[in-house]
Amino acid sequence: MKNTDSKSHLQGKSIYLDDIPELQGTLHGLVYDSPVAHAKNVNIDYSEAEKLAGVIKIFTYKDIPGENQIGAIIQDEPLFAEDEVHFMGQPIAFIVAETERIAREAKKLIKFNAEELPAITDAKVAKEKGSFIAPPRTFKLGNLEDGKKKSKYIIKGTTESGGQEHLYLETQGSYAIPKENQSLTLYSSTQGATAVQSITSKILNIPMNKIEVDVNRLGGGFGGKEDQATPWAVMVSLAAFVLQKPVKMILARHDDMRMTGKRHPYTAEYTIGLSEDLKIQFYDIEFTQDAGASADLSPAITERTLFHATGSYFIPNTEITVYSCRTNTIPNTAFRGFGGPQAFFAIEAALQKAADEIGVPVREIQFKNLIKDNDEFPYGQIATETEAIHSWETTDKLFSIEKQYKEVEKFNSENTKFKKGINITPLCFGISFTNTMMNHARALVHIYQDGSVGISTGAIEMGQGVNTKMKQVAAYVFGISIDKIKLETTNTTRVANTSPTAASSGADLNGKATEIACNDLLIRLKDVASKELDAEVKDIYIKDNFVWVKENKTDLSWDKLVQIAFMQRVKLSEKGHYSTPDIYFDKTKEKGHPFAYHVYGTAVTVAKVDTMRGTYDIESVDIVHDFGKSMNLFLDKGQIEGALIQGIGWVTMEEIRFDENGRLLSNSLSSYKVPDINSVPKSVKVEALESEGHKHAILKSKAVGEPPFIYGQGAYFAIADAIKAFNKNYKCDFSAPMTHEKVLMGLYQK
Ligand code: MTE
Ligand code: LUZ
Ligand code: MOS
Repeated sequence: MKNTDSKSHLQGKSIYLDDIPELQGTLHGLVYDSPVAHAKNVNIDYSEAEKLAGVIKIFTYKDIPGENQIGAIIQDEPLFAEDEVHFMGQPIAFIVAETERIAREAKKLIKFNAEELPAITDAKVAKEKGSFIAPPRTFKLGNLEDGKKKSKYIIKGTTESGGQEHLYLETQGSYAIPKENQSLTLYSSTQGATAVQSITSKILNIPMNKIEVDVNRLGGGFGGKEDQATPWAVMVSLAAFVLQKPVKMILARHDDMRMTGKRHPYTAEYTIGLSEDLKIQFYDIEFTQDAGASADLSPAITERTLFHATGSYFIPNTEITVYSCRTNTIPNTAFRGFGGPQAFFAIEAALQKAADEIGVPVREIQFKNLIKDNDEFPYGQIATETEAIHSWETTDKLFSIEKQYKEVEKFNSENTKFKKGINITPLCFGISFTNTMMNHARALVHIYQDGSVGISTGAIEMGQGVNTKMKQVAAYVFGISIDKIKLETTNTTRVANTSPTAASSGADLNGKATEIACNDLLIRLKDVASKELDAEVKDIYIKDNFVWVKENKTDLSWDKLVQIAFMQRVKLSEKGHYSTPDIYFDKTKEKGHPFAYHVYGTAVTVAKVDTMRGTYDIESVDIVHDFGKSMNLFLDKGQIEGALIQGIGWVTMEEIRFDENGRLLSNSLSSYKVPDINSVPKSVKVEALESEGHKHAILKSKAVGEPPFIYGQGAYFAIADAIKAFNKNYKCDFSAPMTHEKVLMGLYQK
């Protein structure tokens, strides 16, 4: 089944934030942001700008009725800078004018004065200076000394992975409309409607019930709108609240790139030990994360790095530490995988380096150490229902791993202008917010008296198809067709206290809540049907829009049944609440059972490098993925393909660069390269692993949003493998992205 939005998307009829018709008198906002990366005694002259015709008001921190604070985890981020600025692009003021053009003219008239301070743009420097977001955290399992004793091979190394721009097609934006009695309706392109509501309430100093946040859909979020949709929504709210006029702002692409956080760059230093039989005995790794100028979601992202540090493997003795460093760059934020990809890159780099030094194929080490049932993760959870070995073996069966290696070898023995490389990337990704308290959701289901159904949940549709999945859940429980069901906007007055749609858990959490509500309604309707048909409740079910008794279809349609229930004054609306069972985590011990379940898979990537130019193509990616019992293989395969390409982009061509003054150099699409149709692998094959699914997954259909991002990193290792086939002296530095320039240097490294 297709995404139920696909037709209106194709016709351009789907409504995004900027498509909402503007009310008469709507004003437009523009952010005035810091032109320097670090300064104190900030003193700004707005007088010329304020005089410009059409400028209504310029808001600064002085105009905030509540608290000038938007930090969600750590209270270290003002909405508007006061007398210090900590990164270039930091919001200082909000210009409200009759048109955006006037606001842009006004912006040019603002005069910035301040005492500039040196900027830290490198996390390693921040670490040396002790500039941290929070104290480091360490996960431990077993005992490193034991591991060292059992190791025949001990390998030390470093790795590095870069930032990544979200580049959602729809830039950030928001539209606020004042309502009676000091209340507001707020349209926001956010993954977290409640986050927007609660921070707005804090800034305006009004209770949350005065703020209605409504989200129809996003043109992509990818984590970039989990937390960082909030400031723009708060700014338009502030202006709308004070001026009592509708106020709107949509960030221009350039402004969005300059002012919003990206994936966290990481470096890592590790020591890994293996015994003679290539079993990993210990892994000691220290990550340095570049958090940017304030915490944002960095502490949570730190956590997911810790959880995924051992990748898809069992390592009996581990010590994993993450330092989250404060620099003078844009605060980095959630991005698909949320600190997980950086951890997976490091462990795969470590295994590759170990294999190179020991002189064995890396796949031998990988396969021998895959996690299996009853193994313990470094965070104390015992692995169950593992599919790592199963998915590897299925990949071999369906895609002939050894044959592919032989073909690459044969190609390389016959060619010098081009060389091929190959890599296997195993996946094991934990599903649940690592912060246990966030794992709950609600749904509101109305059955209207004509039999049509309206559903509201806390989930936000951002292209991943969660609305389609919610409809499927209701259609499945009720036994009615999809076209009877409508998904309403995500609205904080219908479904309150939502967790952001993130951590790949949107469909599970909101789907389970929907399922619960629908089941309650179904019980009532079956009761009505049993009386109407004079049959026992246990023999009644609904299928294809009709009531059935045992195997017999009756004349009683769903629509008729609903009408009868309504006449009998039966309650036709229900709210469902779901909170993931069995999960907990004790931060004092750094042990627990944080994940409802894990998602597994295996990808085989083949790359071809042009040995004269340093350019490359990804020839093929063959994936066996653990969807569980996919409720929508069409959507789920779309998620795999999208995540794969996004992952390939991250490790190959996407390169975030700041200069030494903290200025973002890769600030537009002419200097920041992203994968396009030409960078898509020539062949992408995705097969579903035969697996049971998991009882905590919605209809046993496992979460799919983030995990497949990991497959993309296979491109890095496949390209490195190809370089090695050309240049025996090549020593990979395991620093991503693998740009064409780097490939060329590698090909001719002495
Ligand atoms: N797919 C599309 N098309 N657009 C997006 O913004 N975000 C990803 C993933 N897939 C995203 C996407 C991220 S980061 C997450 S966490 C999940 O979708 C969120 O949705 P889910 O929980 O419903 O899977
Ligand atoms: N957000 C969050 C996330 O707050 N906690 C998480 O564990 C998480 N994981 C992935 C993406 N976003
Ligand atoms: Mo996704 S990074 O959890 O929004």
